[in-house]
Amino acid sequence: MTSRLYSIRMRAAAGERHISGAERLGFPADLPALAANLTERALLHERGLPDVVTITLEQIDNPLDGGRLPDITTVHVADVSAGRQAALAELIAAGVAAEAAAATIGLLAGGAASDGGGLRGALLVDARSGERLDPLEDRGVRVSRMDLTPAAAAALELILRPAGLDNPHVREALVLAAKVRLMPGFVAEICWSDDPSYTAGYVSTPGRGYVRYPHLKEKGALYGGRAFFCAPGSDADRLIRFLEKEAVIFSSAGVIRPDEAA
Ligand code: WAQ
Ligand code: MG
Repeated sequence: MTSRLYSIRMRAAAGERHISGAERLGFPADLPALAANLTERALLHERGLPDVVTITLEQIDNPLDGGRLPDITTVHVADVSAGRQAALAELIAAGVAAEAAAATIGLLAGGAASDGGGLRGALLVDARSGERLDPLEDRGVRVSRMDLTPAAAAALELILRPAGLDNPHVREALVLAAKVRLMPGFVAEICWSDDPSYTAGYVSTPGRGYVRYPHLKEKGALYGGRAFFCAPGSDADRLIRFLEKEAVIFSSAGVIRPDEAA
C-alpha cells in the first residue's frame, strides 16, 4: 500500500524578526514525531524565544528522485577575511561575475532586508549582472519540499560522523544545497548561518560540489545569508516555483574529499 507524502515546514518568529525555520518530508506515520521535533527546535533556538511558531503540513505528489548529494570539501581558512576571499574566488571560478559576487557577499554581510536585518530566505541573483531577481523583498526565496530517503540519511551519517561533521547545520545545508543545484541554470550558491555561534559557511558549485569554510562570519553575528546565482536570462518565476514547490528526495550520499588549504 502506498502512503501519501507530506511536506512539513516550521517557521518561528519574534515580531518581525525571523528566529528559525526548517523543512522536511514525511509519511503520515512520521509526522507527529517530526512536528514535535520541529516544535522543540523552534522553542530552544539560540536566536531567541519566538512568539509565533507556524507548522504547516501539505500533501504533495510524486517527489523527484534527486540522486546523490554533493561531495564535501573543507577549505581551511584562518579567519573570516580569508574565508570570504576564498569563497569569492570559488564563486568567480564557477562563472559568477566578480562584481556580482562581491556585491552579493557585501549585501548578505550587511543584512539584506530593508531594515538592515537578515532575510529568512535567499536572494536569487543573476550571475552576470548581479541583479536581484526574486521579488520577495524582505523574505527572499524559501526552499522547501526536500529530504533524504532513510538509506541516504543513514549513509550520510556514516560519512559525516568520522569527519566530526554530523550536526544538523551540515545535514540540512547539504540537502538544501542539493536541491538548489537542480534548478535550471544553476551557477553557484553561497551561504553562512544566522545562528550567532555557527561561523562556518559554504559555496556550492556544479564543478566542485559543497565547499565548506570554517569561518565565513564572525562569532556572535546575527545575520546569516544565502544567495543562489543563476544563468543570465533565467526565468525567475520558474526557478522560484521549482525551489518552493517541487518535491525532491535524495537517495544517496556523496563523499568527503581531502581537506584543502586556502
Ligand atoms: N530557503 C532559503 N533560504 C534559507 C532557507 C531555506 N529553506 N533556510 C535558511 N535560509 C537562509 C536564511 O536567510 C538564513 O538566514 C540563512 O539562509 C542561514 O540559514 O558545512 O545553518 O539555517 O558546516 O542558519 C552552513 C554551513 C550552515 C554548514 C547554514 O543556515 C557546514 C545554516 P541557517
Ligand atoms: Mg539559522
